[in-house]
Amino acid sequence: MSHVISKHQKIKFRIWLFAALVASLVCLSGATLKPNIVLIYADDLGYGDVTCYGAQPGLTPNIDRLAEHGLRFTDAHSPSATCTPSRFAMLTGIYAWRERGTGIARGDAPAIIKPGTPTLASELKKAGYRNGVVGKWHLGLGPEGGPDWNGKIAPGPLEIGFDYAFLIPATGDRVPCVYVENHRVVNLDPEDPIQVSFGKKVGDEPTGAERPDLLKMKFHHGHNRTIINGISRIGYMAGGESARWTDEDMADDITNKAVEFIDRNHRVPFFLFFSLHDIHVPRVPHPRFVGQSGMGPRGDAISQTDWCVGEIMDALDKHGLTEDTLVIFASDNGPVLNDGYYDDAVERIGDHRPAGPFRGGKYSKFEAGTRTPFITHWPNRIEPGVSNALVCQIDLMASLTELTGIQPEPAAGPDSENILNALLGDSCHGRQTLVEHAFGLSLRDGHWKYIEPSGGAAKSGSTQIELGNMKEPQLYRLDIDPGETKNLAEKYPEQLQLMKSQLQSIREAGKI
Ligand code: NG6
Ligand code: CA
Repeated sequence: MSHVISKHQKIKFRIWLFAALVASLVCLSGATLKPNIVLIYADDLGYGDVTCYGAQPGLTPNIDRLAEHGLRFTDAHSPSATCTPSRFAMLTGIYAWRERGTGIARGDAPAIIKPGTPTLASELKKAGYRNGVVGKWHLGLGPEGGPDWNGKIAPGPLEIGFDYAFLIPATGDRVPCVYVENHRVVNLDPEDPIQVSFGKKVGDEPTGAERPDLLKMKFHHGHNRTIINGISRIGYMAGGESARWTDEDMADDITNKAVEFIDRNHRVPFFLFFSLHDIHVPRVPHPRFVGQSGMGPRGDAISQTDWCVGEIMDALDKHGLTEDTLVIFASDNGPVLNDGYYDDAVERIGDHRPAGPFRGGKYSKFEAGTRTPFITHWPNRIEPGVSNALVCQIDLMASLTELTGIQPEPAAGPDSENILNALLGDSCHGRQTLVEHAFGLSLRDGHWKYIEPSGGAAKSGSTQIELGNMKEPQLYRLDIDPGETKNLAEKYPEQLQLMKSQLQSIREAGKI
């Protein structure tokens, strides 16, 4: 065979070279693409709560479609095992345990992310994004001392990079039970001002503790103050009658606002943080979902969650945006059954395993505290598949600034790692280490997990969740023991020592 390159081969080589050049240019420009970004953030949805992660067939067809055409992660984490710290960390790229005042927020907490703090939204704004947040906020509003519900409610999301906000101010189970749009309570009658208190009772409306006979859903623990819409809440509220939400309509209300945001902004790159109320308590889905799951209100709230996802995808389709939108589906912490109301979540669970193969749940140091569903979907860029990369929502800041070509503020997101390649499926490696946070710290290093010693109950008396507390250090190998059943601390003292000191240095790194 001759090794002399023929003229024909030379031409072929040149064509190949040209094609490679074009491809690399396309790739390079791909590095600074500005897709629309929609982050759909479920509340308290566990790893095993959706069909594509092991739940019963047919429960979540829309979420499953995202997984089928996108990338489904098996080792993705919320930054914390409860809501406020998870959201704080996701939006700021700072581990919440570094900052005081980032625990589960009261309904009248002041703004926890101070104006001037770089956030995912403020960074994306530099790349020309229009940013909207619709749904549950739970990151506080207003100045120190709390918001003026009857006046201008600021600072809030609009002061940290969002252009539009339609909010459930805290949670569905906390007063005030009203929506806030931008700086104002929606539909508030000035003649009937709102009063809110988490101390002494305000107003003369009955509480759940006083009049349990008036309740359509009884409280189990906590949640026994002012009755709104037949459900007693955490905290007292008076006034604001015309502004009060109806729990059954909440998914429709916020989904409509999210769709309207897409409709208004479909010509510019936009970032929509669509923060669902489901499946947090009180679980009161719209009547059209009642009975759909066969698991009672908790399962029906999962059906409702899935409907919300479908509506968002339809809105993107309507504008021809689906192919070029990065949709991220995630949850703010792991699952809980009884979180304060008698809603049959425990009684009707059947074979359903909300935490999948993992131990614990919401509030827990065990994996189910933070290991949650996570799907990235972007048909024009992401190859469908499954990724086992270790990823965390805290990394969205560094990764999405990289994607959109933003030069981040020097102080932006110190704990956020750029794992864009993993999120897009170009790499199967995400983080090497991750601090998991649940009323104490644990460290992941690859498949190893170290849980710091801690006092406290092994199990929560009210939620019955195993909290992962132990006075002795715990060490697990998650690849062979995903359920954290065999404590290897004594067997591998060197690994234990290594991870202890790794965690210590991560902790100290934040002190600068
Ligand atoms: C707890 C509530 C729980 C839930 C949680 C916040 C009681 C007894 N328990 O304090 O029901 O509201 O806070 O959940 O009040 S989270 O998902 O927003 O973090
Ligand atoms: Ca939550």
